[in-house]
Amino acid sequence: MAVSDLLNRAALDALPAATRPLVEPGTAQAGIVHLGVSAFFRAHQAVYTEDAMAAGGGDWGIVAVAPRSRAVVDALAAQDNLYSVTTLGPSGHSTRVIGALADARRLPQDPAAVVALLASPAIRIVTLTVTEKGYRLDPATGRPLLDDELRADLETDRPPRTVPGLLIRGLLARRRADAGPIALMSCDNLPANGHLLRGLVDHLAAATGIADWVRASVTFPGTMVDRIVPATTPSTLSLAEGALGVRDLAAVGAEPYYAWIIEDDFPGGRLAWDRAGAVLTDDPRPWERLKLRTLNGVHSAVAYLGALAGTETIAEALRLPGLPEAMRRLIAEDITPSLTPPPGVNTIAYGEEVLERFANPAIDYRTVQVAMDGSQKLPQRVLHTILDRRSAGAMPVHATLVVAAWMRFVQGAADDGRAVPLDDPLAERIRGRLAAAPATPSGVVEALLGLDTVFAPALAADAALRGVLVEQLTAITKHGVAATLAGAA
Ligand code: CS2
Repeated sequence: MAVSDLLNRAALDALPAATRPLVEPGTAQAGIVHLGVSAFFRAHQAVYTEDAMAAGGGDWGIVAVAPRSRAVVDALAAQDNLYSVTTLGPSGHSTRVIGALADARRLPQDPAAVVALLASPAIRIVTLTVTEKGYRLDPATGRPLLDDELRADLETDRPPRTVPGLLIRGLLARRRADAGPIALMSCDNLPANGHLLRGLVDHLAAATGIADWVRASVTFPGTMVDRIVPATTPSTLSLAEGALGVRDLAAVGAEPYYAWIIEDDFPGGRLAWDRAGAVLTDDPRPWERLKLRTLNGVHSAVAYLGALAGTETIAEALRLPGLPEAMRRLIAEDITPSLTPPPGVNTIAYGEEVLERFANPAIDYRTVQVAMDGSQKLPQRVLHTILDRRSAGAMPVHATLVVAAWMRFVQGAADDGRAVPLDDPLAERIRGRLAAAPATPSGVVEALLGLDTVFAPALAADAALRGVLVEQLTAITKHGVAATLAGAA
């Protein structure tokens, strides 16, 4: 049999020089455990970590742990934990192999080993990209949803299956091992993510008797992460193979832009992420809010409107007549007055840059990918903007149009009648409420506003808001998104 045609250590010497890792794979010891081996993590944090180790050294290799998915861990195992990132510019692309992963594991396969890692003195930072739903929080209140799975993780000896359960088991073991302080850093698109993870862990730590130790030994740096990284497609794989001359089954493609703002609070030390371009700060929250409401809020807006109008990708949706104008009004009239941007940043200019990034034709970001998990994403992306504007006495009609589009989307059909997928942890509840309500715009609005983990009481009880939603849902249902936007332009 031929020597493997896969990317692995034996293949490195034959790779084009510009594509080789900046750190010698396997030389750095592990210092970080990362939960969630997403495409985003591989194209964002792992790249920063590789660049920082290349600039400043240190034993900060990453052990990447997948809470569930098998495919990417299997691919990495077959490739000595190597994979490539292809940067997709509007007029060209380039590929580099990343050597920052010390190991990759699946939680279900070896939970005890993952808990032992969290209790190891060598590990001083745990980072997470487990998506909004991985935290099992009630998005409206920020409190943990103590379902049977999480309860069993906390109250029995069975191997942990949930992310919060794993963290608590790991912290219990770390305290027993006296392994020193540790930072847990959420890198998910959640509002004040450090604060939120702290609240979750504090709550569960109190229930397990380690609250005092957690207070003294664990920090929760907040962070804003940013890079548009669509799901890998066959075209990503073939671009990587073309650049490397070997196959890479864990390849990812990403836009050229990337940014990372990190709260500098690492009691066990940290690597020189700043030397890789990350910004270390006392307070990342103004950045988080700007990014969540503007980038992610507009992403979701384009996703729901675009998917209903029958467009496959975000870039394609931005070519719908009237859509970019509607997004500019959303940014200028609703989002901008809802927040104070970081010093020196102008929200409208930031929004323009975001629209330009979304329009990158080399990025195949599916509208339905951004549209998934809407019940978990809408609160911080769109509803908080609406809440703030309603408290200021304004009616943010561009933001409410996004909610109306989501209300149409979750009914399962695009404007031309084709099915759109409802991929959401609340799918069953949403379908149940819709089935029990009259199939009219006001019936649908009424039914969905009753989802109390999505809509805060102040929104659900807002009669003027309800009236606008019914009007907008009626227009989209009757005329379709394309005509609604073209009419408004
Ligand atoms: C997107 C984000 O899929 C989504 O919900 O809005 O993943 C977005 O691409 C990133 O947050 C960009 O930094």
